[in-house]
Amino acid sequence: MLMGDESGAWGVIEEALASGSEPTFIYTELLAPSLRSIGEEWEAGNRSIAEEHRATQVANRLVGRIGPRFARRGPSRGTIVLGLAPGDQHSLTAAVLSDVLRNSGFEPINLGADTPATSFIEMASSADRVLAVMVGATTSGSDKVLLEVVGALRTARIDAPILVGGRGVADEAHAQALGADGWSGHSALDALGRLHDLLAARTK
Ligand code: B12
Repeated sequence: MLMGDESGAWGVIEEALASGSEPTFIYTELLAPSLRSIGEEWEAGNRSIAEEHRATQVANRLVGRIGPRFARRGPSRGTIVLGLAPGDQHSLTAAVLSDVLRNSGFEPINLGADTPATSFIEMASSADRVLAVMVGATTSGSDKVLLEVVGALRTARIDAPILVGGRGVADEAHAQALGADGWSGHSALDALGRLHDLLAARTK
């Protein structure tokens, strides 16, 4: 990815799929850790912003190529409205989460990067069987915008539970302090676990 070598990176993914890896594994064990390490290298001054951007573009293309493999037949377990808080450009995190949710039988409505509160509200109030609204933040210092979005969803009387997550939200206590009903964690698997908890609570 750092070399901008999409076909080389795709070859690694194809090999993993051919040897029986699930598509979700490709995201959780290959793509996300690679991106995280690129971010750490950039932070440590070992990689330039240009290299980070080039790698991100390859990652975007890889997600586009592997995405269709996450489709799943059968009835939906519920709609999940998700997006990044206003100003947050990390759309890849939402694309990855969306695919993982789809693979587990949920129906994601992915609003992507930089999502205004009004868009969360519009989707959450018009979609069928909304199980949760998930507002993501990737960078620290996102409290003000998260408070605004959660506050706007409350004012609009959205019934579905509101979860906040991503690396800009530290833990459950932080999520509660932002007015949310819960924290969706720092990974796609954390988020999936939270949604299963919500489903279980609903069927009790
Ligand atoms: C790619 C990237 C970018 C790309 C984003 C492109 C895109 N289209 O997505 C670009 C180059 C635009 C970018 C910009 C910036 N970035 Co950046 N970026 C990254 C990087 C390398 C990878 C992010 C990623 O895709 N990870 C892979 C995904 C799959 O994993 P994930 O992030 O853990 O996401 C999961 C969870 O968040 C979880 N989740 C749980 N609950 C929920 C709920 C919702 C709704 C969602 C969506 C997700 C979610 O699900 C996700 C999927 O598994 C990270 C490094 C890192 N450590 O992550 C830095 C990183 C996030 N960026 C950082 C920074 C500082 C910035 C910039 C401010 C400066 C810069 N580097 O240019 C700008 C900010 C722009 C903005 N206003 O948002 C910092 C944040 C530090 C901090 N704590 O605040 C990081 C951690 C890099 C670092 N080590 O310093 N970035």
